[in-house]
Amino acid sequence: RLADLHPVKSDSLLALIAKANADTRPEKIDVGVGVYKDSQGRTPVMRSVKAAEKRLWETQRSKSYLGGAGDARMLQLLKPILFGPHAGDERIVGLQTPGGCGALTLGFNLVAKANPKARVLVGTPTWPNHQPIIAGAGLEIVEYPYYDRQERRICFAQMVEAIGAARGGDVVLLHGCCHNPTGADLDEAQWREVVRLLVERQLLPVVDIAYQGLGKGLEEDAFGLRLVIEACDEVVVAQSCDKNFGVYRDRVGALFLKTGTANTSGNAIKHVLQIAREMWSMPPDHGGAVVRTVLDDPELAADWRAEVDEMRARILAIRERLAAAHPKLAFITEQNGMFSMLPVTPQQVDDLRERHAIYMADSGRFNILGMADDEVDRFVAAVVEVIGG
Ligand code: PLP
Ligand code: TYF
Repeated sequence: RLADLHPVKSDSLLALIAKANADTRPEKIDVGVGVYKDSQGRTPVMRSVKAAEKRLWETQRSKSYLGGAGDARMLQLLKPILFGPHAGDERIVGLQTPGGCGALTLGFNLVAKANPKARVLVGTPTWPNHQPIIAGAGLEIVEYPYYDRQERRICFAQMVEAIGAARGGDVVLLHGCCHNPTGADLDEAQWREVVRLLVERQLLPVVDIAYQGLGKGLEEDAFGLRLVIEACDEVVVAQSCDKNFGVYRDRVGALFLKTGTANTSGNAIKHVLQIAREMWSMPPDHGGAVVRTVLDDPELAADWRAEVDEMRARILAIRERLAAAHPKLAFITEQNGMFSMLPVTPQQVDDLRERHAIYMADSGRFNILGMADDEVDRFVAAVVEVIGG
């Protein structure tokens, strides 16, 4: 019976949103979930997005069905941003998805269809939705340590060892940039080594890229992805526009595949469309239409790029302030993107919550953009107090 279903462990990050929302203390700082806040603590609709929405409202004549692949022009416009010089490669094909989550779900279900015995190598810690999505597709997960919290560095030797021990056809999940939750990205030499191993051992990379532009820049953040695309015969890319266009609730993303030939890629995408038909049939249109409208207009696209640069500048400024505040926080400037993990215990996270009304994940992960300008000093002081002067 439905009543006999076992209890579910909720997504820890989504549970944290609810907890923070329920706290009525006016001084509350919510650095839990990964959503951009501006200098005044607001999550505004981006200028370019607002302008595109106005234009859409004025020009859209129909909301009739668009089809399973979504907005083809949006996909075409995303390709150069993601793949740079490889954008014209006909072996790379894509479809629009409900967010990066939709892309990951389709990607792993496709892998399971092609090779149900594939194991998926996942570095830990990772975004807490990765394992459920992979397990939901019926694939086995092999975890390896990605990040050493004590030393505050990537466990690269262990990563190489894990990939070196994988079987041909196994899958390696890689964060394209701005690693969630640690902020610790592979450097260029490490990407080269990983890609060399992927090719040598005939492994399938799944690159999850949800924060392009929020690390070092739109181009720079695609470095690893482009290396993978260039070297590997088969690649799965799960992309999200939700952060870099600030359209979180509109759920905009894309899945791209590369296989050996344009023909085999076309066939693989037909399987993906079939899987999507069983789930949501067609992606929602609005967010994708907005992204397309922004990118299709040189002025709006330039303004969007400027807005992404503004978000990134804010991340860098707050990283600098934290790093300068305490020697134990100096490492924060070496990381990328929205997140860092503080060297705090779960008890200290509790303490921050109870005494300072500061909400972060139990792991010590916090959203660097979660605070307004006038909250940064208090955040820094509370963290320094809790980790010990
Ligand atoms: N991948 C990572 C690493 C993320 O942090 C997120 C966050 O939301 C996603 C994928 C999914 O993004 P979306 O909100 O577009 O589903
Ligand atoms: O990690 C984060 O905070 C964002 C938001 O199931 C998010 O990626 C968190 C959990 C989830 C979907 C999105």
